[in-house]
Amino acid sequence: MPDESKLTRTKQKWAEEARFITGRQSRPEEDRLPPGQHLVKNWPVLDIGLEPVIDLPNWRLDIRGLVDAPTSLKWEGFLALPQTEKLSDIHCVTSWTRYDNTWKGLSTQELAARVGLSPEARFAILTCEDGYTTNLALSDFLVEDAILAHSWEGEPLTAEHGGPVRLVVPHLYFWKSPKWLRRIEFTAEDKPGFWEVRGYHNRGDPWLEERYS
Ligand SMILES: Nc1nc2c(c(=O)[nH]1)N[C@H]1C(S)=C(S)[C@@H](COP(=O)(O)O)O[C@H]1N2
Ligand SMILES: [Mo]
Repeated sequence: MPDESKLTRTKQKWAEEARFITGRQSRPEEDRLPPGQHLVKNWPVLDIGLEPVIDLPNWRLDIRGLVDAPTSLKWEGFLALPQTEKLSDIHCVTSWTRYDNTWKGLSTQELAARVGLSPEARFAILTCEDGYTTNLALSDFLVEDAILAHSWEGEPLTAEHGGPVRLVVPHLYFWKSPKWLRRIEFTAEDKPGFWEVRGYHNRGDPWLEERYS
């Protein structure tokens, strides 16, 4: 792991570049539901149907590719990193939206600062324990709200929802939020994932209805 001064330098560089500033306006409350979506109170389970069994002693998260410090995190090491809480809405491409989900875990910005991203890194390629993959532009992976979550509503994330750890990227459709996360690779080239090669949009912004390619 890089030392604190590395983290400080990285964060200072972000400030100079105004990194992560989108220029987007926050939305008024009445404009909270994206086009074509309907609200649900429950939390549906959706996946390719290969729910893995992962026990915590064997859990690993590999950080690879264009980083200064390739890392394989174990459970205790992951929990020892600074923990944050995020409140966000879920928008699934199958048209349900669920408001106000509280997530706890490691923010992607914190992770990136810890491993030290190379300037050539442009994409985050995510691989899961069930073989599922998805791809994100670095600018989407590193939004303020994105979190490697281990808890939802104050309870450990259940296996069916991707526990021990899933990524949550709330400003994109939920297929961009991989469950049972196993590996993050930072790359210069994009690599479309499971749904992205099966007719789904490469980015998946619900406000632009980027559902299909
Ligand atoms: N590992 C993995 N992650 C995944 C999927 C999957 O099949 N495997 N499905 C995606 C899709 S299409 C959706 S809509 C959400 C559903 O998450 P949920 O079951 O917690 O609602 O997970 C996403 N992440
Ligand atoms: Mo989905």
